[in-house]
Amino acid sequence: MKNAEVAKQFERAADLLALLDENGFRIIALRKVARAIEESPEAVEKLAEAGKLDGVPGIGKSSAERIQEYLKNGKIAEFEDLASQVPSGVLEVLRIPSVGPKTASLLWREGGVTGVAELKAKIESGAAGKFGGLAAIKGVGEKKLLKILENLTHLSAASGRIRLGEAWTIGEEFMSYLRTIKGVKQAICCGSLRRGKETIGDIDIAVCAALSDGLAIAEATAKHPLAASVIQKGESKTSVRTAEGVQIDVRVIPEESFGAALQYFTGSKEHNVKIREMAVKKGLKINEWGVYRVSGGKEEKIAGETEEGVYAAVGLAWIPPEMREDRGEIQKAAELFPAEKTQNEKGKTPKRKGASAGAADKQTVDHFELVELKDIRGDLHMHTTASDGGCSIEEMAAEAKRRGYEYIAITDHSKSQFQANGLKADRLIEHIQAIHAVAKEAIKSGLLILAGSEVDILADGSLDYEDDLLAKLDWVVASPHAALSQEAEPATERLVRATANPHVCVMGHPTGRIVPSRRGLEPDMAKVIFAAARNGVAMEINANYHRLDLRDVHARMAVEAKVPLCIDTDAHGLSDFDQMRFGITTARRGWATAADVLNTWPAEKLKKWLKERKSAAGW
Ligand code: DGT
Ligand code: CA
Ligand code: CA
Ligand code: ZN
Repeated sequence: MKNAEVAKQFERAADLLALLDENGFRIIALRKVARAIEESPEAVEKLAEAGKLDGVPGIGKSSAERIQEYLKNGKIAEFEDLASQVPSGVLEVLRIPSVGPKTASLLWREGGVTGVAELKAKIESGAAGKFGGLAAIKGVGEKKLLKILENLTHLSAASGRIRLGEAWTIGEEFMSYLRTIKGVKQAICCGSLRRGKETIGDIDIAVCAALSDGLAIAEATAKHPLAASVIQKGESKTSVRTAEGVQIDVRVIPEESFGAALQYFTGSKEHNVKIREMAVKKGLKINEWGVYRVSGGKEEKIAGETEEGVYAAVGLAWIPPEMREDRGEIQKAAELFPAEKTQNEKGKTPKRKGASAGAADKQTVDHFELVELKDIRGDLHMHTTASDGGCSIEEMAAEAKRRGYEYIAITDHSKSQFQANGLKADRLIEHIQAIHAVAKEAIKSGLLILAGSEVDILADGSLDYEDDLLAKLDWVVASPHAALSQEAEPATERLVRATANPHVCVMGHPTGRIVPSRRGLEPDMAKVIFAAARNGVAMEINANYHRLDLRDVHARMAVEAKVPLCIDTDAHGLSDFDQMRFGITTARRGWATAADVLNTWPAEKLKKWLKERKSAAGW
């Protein structure tokens, strides 16, 4: 399906128009089309063939014609014409975090900057050279230039890495493909993907099979449609690269070593180094083939078939992959390990949990009991056509019901988000009534729908609606959207102040970052979380893999401060409900158990929490 490719054409056209100072409406319309195409569960080719393109919400007749043109010619004449008016390097400048169309346009038209390398050189020439003349441009200035330089460095550190959600799709595809090949007993993604990191360098897949099947597996891997080029091909390791440049390493490991290989290739490297040191202290040797007892020049294999066995051999409980970052998990696993033995001696069987995102061995005893996708009972941040979502209240509710959810909150944008069609007071009041009308029906089939809002936290920490209006809502998510390059100190004050509003239930995507390109706010998160704790406000993990905000380490701070986490998808369409899993991996990286996550609670407990908050705030 060519949806992503076509969507990119429209995104690029919107960028070009912005650089050419065209009017805002056309730009918004083009971005809306891009989004609609990207989110459509149906392939654009199919929709085009059936003549159904302009039936997709957000796509009008002229956009439909342009899509047809692209599918036929591989380009859109009008967009190519726009492109011919802007040097291609200027679009790359626009990719730099903190550089919006306005700045890129100024740098280009007044500073003559037509590429990233040129921009970097000019800024690096420093204040003495007035930054190659750029500092004098009105609306640019020295401070902004230095911020750009910092972001350029940040960008190159992330370059070559892809987002978790993108790697996940590729990984899932390869795992299920490899599992169909003769002789393959198991195929599991390891590395940073299994650990659920927010960006992924390359994809490491461990395949459990006899080495005698290795060559056939290598052939099959190289033949996969996603394998645009083959880097190396052999019976124990094959590496391929996708057209977008993502490397996939496939390793074949015999059954007796599969656990050791999973452990080794899952990493992290820092975690593995610590494990190896522990092994050495016990007179053991550990590698990707197994754990060995070394004595008198002889080696005896004592573990390797399962990961749990590998950890047990060094005296540790099995550690969930998301925790393997050398952040104290090894000590915790050592504490948990003897507890299991004691329990067993008392005749109690430790609780067995189902496999987590990537756990290979269904028999694995998970003493950490981190939150899992199946613990989730609802989603408390989503948008409808009332603001910038693609579906109605009813459609979102039906999807929630289909997924077995017990509750949702409809949270459209507030008035300052005019470009997202945010609701003014009168429209919000009508919208609340509309939500309550749907809710009245939905509750009959067991779905609780809360009438909410995602209200903007303005730059000074005040909220985008008056208190008496907020009081009419069942659920308030407060999020920063604008002024995201604010300095740390005002950003901290801003977020702290927002938690003090008694109507706020949860703080949404607290930094506003976009992975990996936009840093967003960098507040003193300890202070923000402390304020949330004091004011009984939950903190969101925005599960969309472009955001993952709170990030892992901040989620862990919230868990430690006993601030409930709320894992939300911020869905703008039905397929966005799938993003929940990325919020789960982030929560697990923050060591969260189900009890730490508010939307694993039964509806009754959630309602009780809301009620207690209200009475504590005295309204
Ligand atoms: P990435 O691909 O940059 O997102 O990160 P990883 O963690 O997937 O790293 P990668 O692909 O270089 O290697 C996969 C795993 O293999 C890594 O997490 C741990 C293991 N590994 C790689 N190199 C070493 C090493 O030199 N020593 C040890 N102990 N393990 C290694
Ligand atoms: Ca990797
Ligand atoms: Ca690798
Ligand atoms: Zn939202």
